[in-house]
Amino acid sequence: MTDTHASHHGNRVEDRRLVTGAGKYAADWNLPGQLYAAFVRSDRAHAEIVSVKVERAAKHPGVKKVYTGKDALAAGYSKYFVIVNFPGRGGNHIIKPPRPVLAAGKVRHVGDALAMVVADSAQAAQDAAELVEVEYRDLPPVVSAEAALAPGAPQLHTEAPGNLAFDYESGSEEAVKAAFAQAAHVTKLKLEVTRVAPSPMELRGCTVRYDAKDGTYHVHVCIQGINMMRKQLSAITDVPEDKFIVHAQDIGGSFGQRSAAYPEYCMQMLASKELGRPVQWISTRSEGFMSDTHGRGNTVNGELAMDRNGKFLALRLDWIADMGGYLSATGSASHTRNPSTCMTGVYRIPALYGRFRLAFTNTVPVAAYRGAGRPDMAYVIERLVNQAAADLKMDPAELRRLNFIPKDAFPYKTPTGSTYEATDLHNVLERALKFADWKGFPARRKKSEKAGKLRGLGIATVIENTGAGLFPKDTVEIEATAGGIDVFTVSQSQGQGHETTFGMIVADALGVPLEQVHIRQGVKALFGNHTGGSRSTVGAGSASKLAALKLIEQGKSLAAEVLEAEPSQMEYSKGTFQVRGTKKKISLIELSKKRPFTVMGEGSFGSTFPNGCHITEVEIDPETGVTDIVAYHAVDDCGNVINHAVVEGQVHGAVTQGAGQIFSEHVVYDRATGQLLTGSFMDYCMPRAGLVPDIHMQDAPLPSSNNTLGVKGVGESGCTASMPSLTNAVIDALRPLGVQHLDMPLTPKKLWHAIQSVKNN
Ligand code: MCN
Repeated sequence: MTDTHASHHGNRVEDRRLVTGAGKYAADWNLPGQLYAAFVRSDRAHAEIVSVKVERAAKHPGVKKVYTGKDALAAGYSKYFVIVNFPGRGGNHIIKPPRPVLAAGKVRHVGDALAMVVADSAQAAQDAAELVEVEYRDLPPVVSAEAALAPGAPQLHTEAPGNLAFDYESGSEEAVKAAFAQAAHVTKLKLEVTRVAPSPMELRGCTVRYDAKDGTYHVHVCIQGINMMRKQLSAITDVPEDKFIVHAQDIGGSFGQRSAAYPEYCMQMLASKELGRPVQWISTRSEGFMSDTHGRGNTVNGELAMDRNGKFLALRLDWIADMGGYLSATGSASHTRNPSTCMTGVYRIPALYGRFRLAFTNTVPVAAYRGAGRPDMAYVIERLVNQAAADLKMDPAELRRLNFIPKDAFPYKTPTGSTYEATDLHNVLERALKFADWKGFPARRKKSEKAGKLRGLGIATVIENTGAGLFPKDTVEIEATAGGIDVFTVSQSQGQGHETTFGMIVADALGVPLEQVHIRQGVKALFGNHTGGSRSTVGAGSASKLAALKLIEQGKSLAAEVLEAEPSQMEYSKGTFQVRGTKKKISLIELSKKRPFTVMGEGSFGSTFPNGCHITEVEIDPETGVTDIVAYHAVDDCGNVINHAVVEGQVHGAVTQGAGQIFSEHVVYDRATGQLLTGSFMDYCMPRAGLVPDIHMQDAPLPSSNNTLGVKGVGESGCTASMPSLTNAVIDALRPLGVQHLDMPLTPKKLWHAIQSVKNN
């Protein structure tokens, strides 16, 4: 990108609106005459519903109606939308047991909604919800995937024997077996990638207005894109997609969590239609913990086979993932195809085999969370590689160099069927080693030792693919009118700064100031993909540029008419059309006033392969077990950079989420009762600003050839790289004491105990 918009490299155009309270979020859509919904949620993990008595609640002042699972069943709202539509092991298909949008017959996790009260105030709805009387017959719960798949475990769904939702495999079991038989050394680790609660600042919320005139549902809701929401609502309710008009402006964070059409929204549809008034529901934070989808939650047995020189021969993974009580739209892909597409990491590993088993448990459903399986995969590979380096007494950077996919092997087809585009792994690694002063580490470790601290050095070299998208192409419409240049997209910023970066893409292509371009998301239901899989810039961004180029071409014809010339005589530069060799000209702005016009840009763009190397250093106080991240160096290749400040912001945010998961965040369920023990920010420990120090970043752009802009996605890469790098640093600090492995979260208590137990041995 040229420097035409240098003034915007530091400031995002949306920030003034967002930080001055002028944003419009789900709870800001208030409609005349709206009613309010409150949900009655199960207070137990697994139980039969014997009866739901609503009489007292229904009589409460202000209450319009109380709905139960029977109403959901009667409406037929118990279907699923799941993006996994490919077969698994032996040709089996994913099992989608019915899920009435209010639980009927059985509840399967604490927080499972089983009744809805609609009243003329939020307070009345909440008060009445407390009057609904539910009689349960308790069933034994199971809250971990491993336990759920074990023989004799409590069964959640009759349709899914053994609680197995899906059994998927990738790669060649035979080839891996043969390679292991030849191996001089095998490194093994059993790793847990904890269940976490993505916690966007905005609470989830929705307001539905049914319009009886034309049978449309106006859904005002936090989303990642209009189309994904319409598709799912339609799949669950059988109402045709074109009857949904989804409204959204600002989204206060999502991280994968807000892409789903949640059960509450479908019940609001029913109520709004029946009661003839809009129905609003805004979650509380505690409700969010037990009803918004969680992320990750997998246990992986990993084995890496090597020859005597440390060359990798084969990788075998046994991956068990916790889906929760029901399938979400995206969770099953996050634990099958997503990780298997980057299973080889950045290494040439001739034989790969992964088996992925998805289990139902009595917990909140799991969905995509920033990285959607790729951070989990990178974590497994990069932990194994560092452990292998320790086993072989090799420098972890050297072991990586030895096994990288060589530059001349690109485009590289992996044994699990991906094709990696060109990547310069060696360049990224060497730059990062220098940037982080890798060689100077022993001296720094000595210094820390003198101060009584344990110092560790961590590294991760990672690659991931950006998402393929649900729709085969992305389209963007530009309207040039008296009001300016309006760019309509169906991707939806949730904090990624699209107004700035997409605005820059269009302004740059047109050669006009950024102020003249307005990005409008969540307004028009064009064909194309929602924001997810870090693919918005690759897809919608590229389509925006193509639309801008079309605007110039079409503008030339219109300008020729206005200026009474031939289109072939027209030239365009920096916002002005001019008849070649004359002084006759008209600006794009003037033309748009005289002859408002609209163009559409479209294209199909494949996956890109952002990659990077993050090197981290930690200091652990052995007296308290507290870890300080003392240095963080990141070199990332996200192709051509549109806006460096935005990219830095994305990496900072994602690194902090990765660090949060590694050091403190953890959703914990009580094994005996299935109760959610981390149901508020008092127990669920979000990272604070002090956790992550200055992140030193360098771009190492190798333009992608898969899209018009040469960009690669960046929205998730910080999670992918930070999780393994930080854990490797902590293990490196503890290895001299004899600690080889610890699972996240690496809390002070856990580290202190680990240090004490080796001391006492
Ligand atoms: N960008 C750039 N140059 C590049 C690549 C990207 O300037 N070479 C800019 C983009 O134009 C965009 C931002 O960086 O403004 C992120 O771009 P991209 O990688 O295309 O990712 P998406 O816009 O598709 O965002 C999705 C990604 C995902 S999947 C999750 S989850 C996530 C994330 O982004 N959730 C977020 N970042 C988040 N950031 C915030 N604040 N909130 C969330 O919920």
